[in-house]
Amino acid sequence: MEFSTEEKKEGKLSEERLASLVKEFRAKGVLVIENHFSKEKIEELNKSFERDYSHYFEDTPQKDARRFSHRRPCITINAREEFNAPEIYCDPLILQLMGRLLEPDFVICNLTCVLSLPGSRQMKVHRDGTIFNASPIRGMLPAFAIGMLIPLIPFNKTNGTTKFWPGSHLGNNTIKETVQNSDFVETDLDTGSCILMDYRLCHSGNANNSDEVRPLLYCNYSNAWYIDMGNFTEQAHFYLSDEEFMKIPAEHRRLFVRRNINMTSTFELLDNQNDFTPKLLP
Ligand SMILES: O=C(O)CCC(=O)C(=O)O
Ligand SMILES: [Fe+2]
Repeated sequence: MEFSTEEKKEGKLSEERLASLVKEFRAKGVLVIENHFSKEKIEELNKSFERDYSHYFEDTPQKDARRFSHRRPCITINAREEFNAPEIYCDPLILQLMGRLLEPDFVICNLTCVLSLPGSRQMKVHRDGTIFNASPIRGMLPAFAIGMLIPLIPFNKTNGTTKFWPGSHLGNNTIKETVQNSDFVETDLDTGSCILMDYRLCHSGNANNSDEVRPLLYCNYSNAWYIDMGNFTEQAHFYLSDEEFMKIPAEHRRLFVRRNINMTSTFELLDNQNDFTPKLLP
């Protein structure tokens, strides 16, 4: 879908439009929003990423960048300079949607960039997080966390699209069962577009068969009570210095209260970090 020029200009959705998007998101667990962010800003982010994070572009183990999968480091973003980008993280239309899909005191729970290095294989199909795994009501609950996935370069069949199964966030289907289902989506995505994804949605990054790194900026919003522990045993949720924090418009600062939470040293003291990794819905 696309927001209209008027909606973008106004920075506000009508009650009717909001209700219809909320309904769609709740049913599918995903919304692809095309042509939304400024292409120039995304290009600027990509350049700044290449400038500041290129030491992660080699496939060597990095203490602070978890390998989610083959040749795919997940890098914590330090929201400084170009990456201190309220025009992206605090986009009025996205925030309006989040305010309706999540609880009113939702926050940014983590801010990362997932890199697929050239030659990375298809990622395992997974859910980014689940709650109440032992309860049959788990698949009936509203979203508790929603990822905003922003490609920093155009994603296509060669460098890998993001593959997802609409509706797979609900019910009690296992990942194994979902993968058998041919009802998936894997469309090319241009810069300026983003995917909003319920944390429980089954998805995967396709293989990167190009010779370029493929960076995906991940801004996750969640209810205030949710902390993603499992994905952050080796790195902080995001960094934001006091100085950079004060550059964010006052009305949005509350979104960034989770800045600089780093549990790494505690996890290092544990004999087995995996003991703390919540068991995700299979
Ligand atoms: O690279 C992608 O398209 C998806 C990445 C992803 O799902 C993840 O890092 O959790
Ligand atoms: Fe994921």
